[in-house]
Order: sequence, then structure tokens, then C-alpha cells
Amino acid sequence: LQGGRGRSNDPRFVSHLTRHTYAIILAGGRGSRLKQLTDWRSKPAVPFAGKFRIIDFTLSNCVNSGIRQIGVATQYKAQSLIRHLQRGWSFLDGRFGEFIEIMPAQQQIDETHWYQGTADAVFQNLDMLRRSSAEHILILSGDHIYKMDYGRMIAAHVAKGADLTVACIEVPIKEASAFGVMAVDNEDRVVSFAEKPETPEPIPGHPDQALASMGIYLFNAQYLYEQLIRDSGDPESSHDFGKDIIPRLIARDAVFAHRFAHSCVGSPTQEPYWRDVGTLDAYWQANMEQTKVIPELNLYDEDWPIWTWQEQLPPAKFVFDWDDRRGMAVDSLVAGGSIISGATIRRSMLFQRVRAHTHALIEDSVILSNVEIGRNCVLKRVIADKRCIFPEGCVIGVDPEADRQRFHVTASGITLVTPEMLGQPYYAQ
Ligand code: ADQ
Ligand code: ADP
Repeated sequence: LQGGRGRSNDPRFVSHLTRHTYAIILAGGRGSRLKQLTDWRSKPAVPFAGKFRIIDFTLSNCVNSGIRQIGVATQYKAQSLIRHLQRGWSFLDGRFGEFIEIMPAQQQIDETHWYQGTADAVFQNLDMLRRSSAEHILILSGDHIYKMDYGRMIAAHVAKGADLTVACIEVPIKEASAFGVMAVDNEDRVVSFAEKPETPEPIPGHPDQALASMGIYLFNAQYLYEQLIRDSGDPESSHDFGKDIIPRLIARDAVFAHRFAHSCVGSPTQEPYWRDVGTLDAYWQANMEQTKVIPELNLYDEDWPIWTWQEQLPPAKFVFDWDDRRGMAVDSLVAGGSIISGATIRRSMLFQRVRAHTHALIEDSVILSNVEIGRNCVLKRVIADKRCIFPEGCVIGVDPEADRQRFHVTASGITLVTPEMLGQPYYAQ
């Protein structure tokens, strides 16, 4: 697969393009709509789908696409994220020019003024980028669950002679104000771009749909550096790609849209899967999707593995009570180190080292690692944070009014439980 022609007029192959691309993952987000789930960790570090963290999906996309020069820009509550990266992602091999570099916000003023906008987060690491001699810079967010071959996007970018390519996806118009919304011409050149517009422009001929930016930007390296230097000296700018940089460039330079459907990895018969698990409801829903018979996002595809850090743990164990015929999990995923003993688990996602005891009933729930569920507990539509200990007979998810007194219950009735809410302070564990 040829990606276009390079400086010397030689054909450039996708492997060359990806090898000379530096990916920066913006992983600084607070993720405040995940409520207490992000009290102690940033959104990209939030555990997802039994054994992963949210950022593993973007990182795996990089590695699987052949992009192995990666910087991760961190700021908010980065400890858990940094530890995960150090433990799980240090396999990249410097001898092949591969690395993962952590880029902490250095000019720490206060929590909201570390890096100003997304462009500032990249600008502050400009020296590091320049030293890499990369030809392309791929800017990504560490917040989304999806599988994408960035190589295809880079190849299209080079073939079109673009300065900047923005990945896009069609979204329902009623949700479009949460995104950067663009319009394109017949060649998919971007002709307008509005960051989070109040009245988003529909796709011509499709009044219910808008073309949304996925926050994935591919720049020619030198071109990006020039734009960042220019933007850094602009007192009017908030130093954000969506708000400042992209709207400024579309009138002047070659800015193209790249449709996610052309690069998404998965079955061609399925809808392209890209989820922002930024709210408790969306987080719960995306975990629940994995318990379906055929989930839209296939975690079992050996051609596109999702890499992560994992502990050495024994297999999940199920102890069946033959008198009561209890002690099983159905339509569920159960991670290693867990023991389900005489409990019933339905349509749930259990992370590592969960213990569920006799006559406990767990339905439609996401249980993070190291959780203990006592005898006769009932948990329905619950998200349980790490290290919760549910005492014997605890019932959650049956009476939302009672639950609201102690826990966080969403409008659609998902209950988030943390150790603090159960009266188990961290220092006591
Ligand atoms: P948002 O996601 O709302 O929109 P933003 O809050 O700037 O934009 O976050 C973008 C990414 O950068 C997130 O992954 C966040 O964690 C991270 N981030 C934000 N500020 C950061 C900082 N200062 N340092 C490090 N990381 C930081 C963006 C685009 C829209 C697009 C949506 C798609 O602006 O145009 O439609 O993404 O989700
Ligand atoms: P880990 O990285 O071990 O998975 P977490 O993501 O749960 O840990 O949390 C990240 C870090 O935040 C922990 O290492 C710990 O230092 C701190 N932390 C977690 N929960 C609490 C808490 N309830 N109170 C105080 N500090 C906490």
C-alpha cells in the first residue's frame, strides 16, 4: 500500500510513514462527568472492560499501526496513569527507535493553569518533538474507546498533499454541539469548522447528521511547529486546536477530513465503533456492550490486540453450590484472580480479584478490581470502584431514593459506589 510520494520522489510506503510519525496522546483530562471515579485518577487511567485502562485503546492503536514513538501529555492526577504506563508500556524498544515518553505539565500554576489548551500542551513539548526528526505528528486523545489503523489516515494525508488532516465521524445532529463540527467539499477538504457550535451544521442531504471531529489531528511536522509558534505569541488565543488553530487554518491551507469508516478496524458489516465513555452512563453502557453475544467492539481479535499491563493472576474460579444451584456467572466477563463462590452473576463485568460470596446476586454491574461482595448482597446496575467492601446483606440498585442518600445515582439509575461512600477511607485499607 503506497502512501504517496516523498521528497526524493520515491514511493513512500505506509510502514515508512508510520515509522516516521510521532504520536502525542493528550491525557490530561479531568473527566469530571465520571464523578468520583476520577477523584484519584485521570480519565485515561480509568479501568475499562475487565483488565484495561481507557488509554490502552489509543496506545494499542498506535502500536498496532506501527507508530512506536509516543509521547503522553499528562496533568490532572497523573500518578495512576504514569504508573500504568511505566509498568505496562515500557516494552517499546529503544534499539529500534521506539519509545514512550511521559510529558508532564511542567509550568504548574494551579489545577486549571498547567497546560492552557490542547495546543499549549503540544507547544510546551516542542523541543522534544523537534529532536525526534519525525515527518508527521499525530495528535490523539487518551479518552476514547475505538480501534483505528492510523496508517490509512497518514497514507490518505500524504496522497492528498494535506498540511493537516482531521479524522471525523458522522454523529446525530442533536449530539453534535459537544464536538468540533465541520463541513467538507466533494474532495473532503474542510471548508468550515466550528468548535462546539450551538446550532451545528448538518451534512448536506442528511438533516439529522453532522460531521464531527474526533479530536485526531495529523500534521506535517514542520507545518505544525510553525503554527504552534505563531499561536503561542497570540494573546487572543486560548491555545486550543479546536477553538483556535483549526478554524484559522482551513481558509488558508490544505486541511482535509478523513472518515473514520476508512480506517476503523473491525467487521465491515458493523457500524464503526467510537465511544467517549465520559459520563457514568456511557461508561457503564460501553462495559455492558462487552457482555453482549456479539459486541460491536471485538476484544478477542488477535490481529488487533489491546495491550495493557497485567498482573500474574490465577484463573477466575467458580464454586458451585449444588444444593442451591448457585455459583456461576452468565453473559459476563470475569477477570483473573476472582472467586465466585455460591453467588450469581448476570450481565456483568468483573475486574481482577473480585470475591463474591454465597447467595450474593450481581446483575448489570461493573465491578472494578479488589472488590469484596459479602453474603446475600444484591447489586443491580452498580459501578463499584476498586477496593469496595460490600458488607453482608448490602442491597444497592433496588431503591434509588435510599441509594441517593449514600451513593451517586445517575438520572438513568446507575449507582456509583466508592470505598469512601461505604465508609472505608483509603488510609484504613
Ligand atoms: P474535547 O474533548 O471537549 O473536544 P478537550 O477538553 O480540549 O476537548 O480535550 C481533548 C483531549 O485533550 C482530551 O483527551 C483531554 O483529556 C485532553 N486534554 C485537554 N486539555 C489538556 C491539556 N491541557 N493537557 C493535556 N491533555 C489535555 C475535542 C475537540 C473537538 C472534538 C472532540 C472529540 O476540541 O473538536 O470534536 O475532542 O472528542
Ligand atoms: P492504581 O494506580 O493503583 O490502580 P488508583 O487508580 O485506584 O490506583 O488510584 C491512583 C492513586 O491515587 C493511588 O495510587 C493512590 O495513591 C491514590 N488514591 C486512590 N484512591 C484514593 C483514596 N480513596 N484516597 C486517597 N488516595 C487515593
